[in-house]
Amino acid sequence: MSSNLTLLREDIVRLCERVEGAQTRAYAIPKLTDEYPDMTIADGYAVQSELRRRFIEKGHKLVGWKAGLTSKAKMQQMGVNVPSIGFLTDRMARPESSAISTSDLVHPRVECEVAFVMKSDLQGPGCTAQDVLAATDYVLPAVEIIDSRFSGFKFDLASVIADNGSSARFVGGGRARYVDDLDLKTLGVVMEKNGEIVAMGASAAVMGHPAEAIAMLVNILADMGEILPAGSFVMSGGITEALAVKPGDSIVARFQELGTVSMRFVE
Ligand code: OOG
Ligand code: MG
Repeated sequence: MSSNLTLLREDIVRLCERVEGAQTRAYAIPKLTDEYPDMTIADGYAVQSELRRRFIEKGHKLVGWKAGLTSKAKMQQMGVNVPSIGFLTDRMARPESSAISTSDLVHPRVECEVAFVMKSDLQGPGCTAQDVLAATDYVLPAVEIIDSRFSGFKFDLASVIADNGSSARFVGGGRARYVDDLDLKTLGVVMEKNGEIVAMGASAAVMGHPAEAIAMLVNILADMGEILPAGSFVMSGGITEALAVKPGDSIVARFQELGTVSMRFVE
C-alpha cells in the first residue's frame, strides 16, 4: 500500500461508527480528513475493513467488490486521481426494473459499469487483466447507485475509501455474456434519464479495458491480505460521470452486446 497507518485503533473505530451512522441513517457528514488531515489511504482501508467486519457481524453477506474512480470522467468529476475499491453486500443489491427508494440515501447518483462474475479465486499481487479474463465466468451490465456520505459529495481519497467508495446500491441485469464472445474494450454505453440521453461512453474509458480495473482491485485486496473468491460479483467502475437522481426519475442504461439495465427512483 502506498501509505502507512497513522490512526490509532480507537480512531479507526470512532471513524467507522461515524461512517456507519451516516450510511445507515442517511445523513451527510464532513469529510474525515477535516478532523484527521494526515489520514492516509491505508487508514481509509482500515476504516472500511472495520465497517465490513461490523456489517458481516450483523448478518449482511459479502457478495463482491467494486472498483471506483477507474475512468478519467470519474476522476475529473471527483477530483481524485487514484482508483479505489469497496465491498458489496446482499443488502445493497436491487432487482432490475425495480423502484429504488431514495429516502434512505443522502444524494444518490447513478453510473454505468461492466460487472464481472468470477468462476475461480484470484489472488494478487501481480494479478493481470489476462488472469482476470481467465478467472471470469461471465460479464453483465450494471448500474451502480453511489451515495457519498460526505457533504456536497466532496471528498479526498482517504475519506471516500473509509466511506466504502460511496457504495450504496447496485443493479445487475441485461444479458450475461462470456468474455471470449466480446470485445470488452469497445463496448458502447448510453445512459438515458427520463427518456433523454444524458451520458455515453465506451468501456475502454475504464483503464483501457475493464479487466484492468479488476486486476487492480485484486492487487489492492492482496495488500489487505484478502483474495477475490470464486462467485464474487465485481464492478469495474463508472465509464461515464455519475448523474444525480431524485424521486420520479427513471434510468435506462443501454450497453452494446450486453442489453439494458433499468430502474426508477421513488421517495
Ligand atoms: C466514489 C466511487 C466511485 C466509480 O465507479 O468510479 C465509483 C465516488 O465517485 O463517489 O464507484
Ligand atoms: Mg461505481
